[in-house]
Amino acid sequence: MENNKSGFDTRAVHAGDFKDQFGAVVTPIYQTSTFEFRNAEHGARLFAGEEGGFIYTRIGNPTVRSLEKKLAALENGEDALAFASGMGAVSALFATFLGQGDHIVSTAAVYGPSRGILETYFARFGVAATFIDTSDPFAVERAIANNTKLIYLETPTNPTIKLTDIEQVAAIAHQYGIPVAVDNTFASPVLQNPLDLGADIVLHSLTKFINGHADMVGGALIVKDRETFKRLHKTLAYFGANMDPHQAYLVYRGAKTLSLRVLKAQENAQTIARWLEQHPKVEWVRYPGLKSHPQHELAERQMHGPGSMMSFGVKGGLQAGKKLMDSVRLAKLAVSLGGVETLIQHPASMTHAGLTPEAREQAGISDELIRFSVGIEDAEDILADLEQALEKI
Ligand code: LCS
Repeated sequence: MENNKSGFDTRAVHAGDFKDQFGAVVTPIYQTSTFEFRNAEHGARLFAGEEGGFIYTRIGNPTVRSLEKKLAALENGEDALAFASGMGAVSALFATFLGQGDHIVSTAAVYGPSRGILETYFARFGVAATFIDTSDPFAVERAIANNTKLIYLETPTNPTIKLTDIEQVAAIAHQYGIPVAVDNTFASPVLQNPLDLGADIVLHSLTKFINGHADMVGGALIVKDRETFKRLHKTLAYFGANMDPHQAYLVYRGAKTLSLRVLKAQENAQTIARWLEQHPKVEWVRYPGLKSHPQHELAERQMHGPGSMMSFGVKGGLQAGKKLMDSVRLAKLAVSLGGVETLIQHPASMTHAGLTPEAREQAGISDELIRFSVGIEDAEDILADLEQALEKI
């Protein structure tokens, strides 16, 4: 039996499993919307929270619960909640912590829609947001106001690969009694554990590394304490961005091989980043594993490895970049990331097109920036593909 002292891979394989009546080795898909009560008293006790059990799949489901337990074990959390998408988790987080007259401080370069939802919907509900470069912890302190209710970090950022010192920001935030949530999607729990660094909540788009096979969309929040779990669970059950049991099964399966995939992709990424950096047609490369990354030292201290996400610019700017994206054959021109396949995309016209040009500039998303999500194919094949595409420029 695994326990919370077991190694990461043991937890990845076993945490969350439960014994069913047939001894199934793999958690079954409980494809049911509702659960029969033994009698009226039992139903009433479940609703009153006097007894554990399942009522209705929007509120909870055994397959989803298994996944939540596995995710909590991987992030060293107390418990976790799974959502229909990463954005479902982001929405539930903000809806739980923010109300009219409140304020949030967020990393400027967060995933486009995570910023967009604050600037459009939450602004309409009277929530103020300040977007800053959280890589400067003192900028976070300066942005804190009397009504600040949440600090939301993304590190490394999508797609600018900037880092925030989680430990330092959490220490500052806690002096003011403000909780800190961290979007850990880019690092995955293999490479970074924000709760161990003092954060209060971890967010994941499960769509990325944790599922890893580009065949589902999902999200999660992992927490340290029961009280926060209960508040978030209430939002989940009311708003209804719950995960489907079949979705949960896919992530549950994908998560078992998480570190194998993340470490192989990282090895490839190290090779590719070094190669790109010396290529005459490449203007710049942003990857935390390179000494040229301005926060290379923080990456070494805070992360267990630099991961497999990078961004770069080619000489000739956007036009040359478009030529490159149209010329790759192995790498797929597609959004999303963190899967077994290598993906390439252009944030300014794709994932971050919804932001204003000013917001993109503030976040450091220049027009020529190309995002590269390195997969687990053979490094030589990814390099050969980039080489032939760069030759076309
Ligand atoms: N957080 C980060 C850091 C993300 O990259 C994404 C999605 C989300 C949250 C939202 O998760 P979802 O609802 O999509 O599961 N990022 C995407 C991207 O860069 N390309 O396509 C989606």
